[in-house]
Amino acid sequence: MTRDPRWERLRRCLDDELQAILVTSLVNVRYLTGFTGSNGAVLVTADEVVLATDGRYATQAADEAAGAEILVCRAVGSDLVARAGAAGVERLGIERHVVTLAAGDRLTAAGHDAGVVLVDAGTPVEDLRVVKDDAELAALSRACEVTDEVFAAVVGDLRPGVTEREMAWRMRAEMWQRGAEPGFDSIVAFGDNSARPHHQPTDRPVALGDFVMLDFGAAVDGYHADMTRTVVLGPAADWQRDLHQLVTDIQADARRSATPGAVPVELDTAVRDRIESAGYDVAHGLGHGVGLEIHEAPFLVPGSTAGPLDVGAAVTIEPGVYLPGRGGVRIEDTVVIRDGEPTVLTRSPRELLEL
Ligand SMILES: [Mn+2]
Repeated sequence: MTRDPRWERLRRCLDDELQAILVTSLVNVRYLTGFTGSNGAVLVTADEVVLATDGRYATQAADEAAGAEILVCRAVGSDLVARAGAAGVERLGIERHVVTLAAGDRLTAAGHDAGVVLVDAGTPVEDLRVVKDDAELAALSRACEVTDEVFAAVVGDLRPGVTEREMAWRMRAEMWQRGAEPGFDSIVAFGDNSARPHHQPTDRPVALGDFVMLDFGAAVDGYHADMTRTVVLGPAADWQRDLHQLVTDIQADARRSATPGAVPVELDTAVRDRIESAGYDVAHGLGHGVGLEIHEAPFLVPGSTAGPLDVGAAVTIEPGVYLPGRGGVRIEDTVVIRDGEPTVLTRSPRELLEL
């Protein structure tokens, strides 16, 4: 198991300047070893992979992280720095973007004691995570299936008087009942609240004529679905129908243009231009990668430096238009980049449902 493909791919970034990597992001620890506990770090050298955790997780780590050497200790980062020094590593990469100043001080002190210089490794594990393997795509697909099932289960129960919080609770229960869990706090926004892109559910009851925006996703084996649908309770007004159609058209085109080689920042710009030329403001970026985190690389946002999309990357496409005081529409799908058009994993109806 020491030749796990993920470890081998990570080792390709090792050289004289970066002889080993200390992984302290728990999500990255999970990606590399399968370990899901709340305290752990991984040392990857040219010929060993050591997972450090504390006594609470010794048994779990041995079960989950087959193939890695398990080191049970108190200070997982510092002890792995010492371990690297003992293995002859002189320059050890760290994940500077996830290390707090306090943890950095401790790692630096440990490096000083062990004769190890810490260097910024960048984000090599996040970079590896962009393209999903078959097992990851299976988990992501299942998460999206559950999300579709939950949408179908709850949308029919929407009646005047139901509150945003009740709806959010119902969605949570439906995910648990299907063996999944909520990947993030569901956004449930009724009426004018739907003009707030990241609204948090309140006790506001839904009324006839309200937009209902549901942005949620199940997580399965750690992989996150992300979907948004906007519907209307009762017959839609003309402005609601027009706004919904505009976003539907923009989203459909953006989805089709998410092909191998497409540049994330350019996809975002194209959608931004469409929204602005229709006379509206743009409130947020077009989308983001999804996987072990709900928001991960690549980011389809202004200023994104992400390279062209690769086959196997999983991203969201989620344009939205918001009219403060009235309401907003967002339509979001989780898609997987394929040759030609992407595979759309979230399949709930996108046309305007008038419930
Ligand atoms: Mn999203």
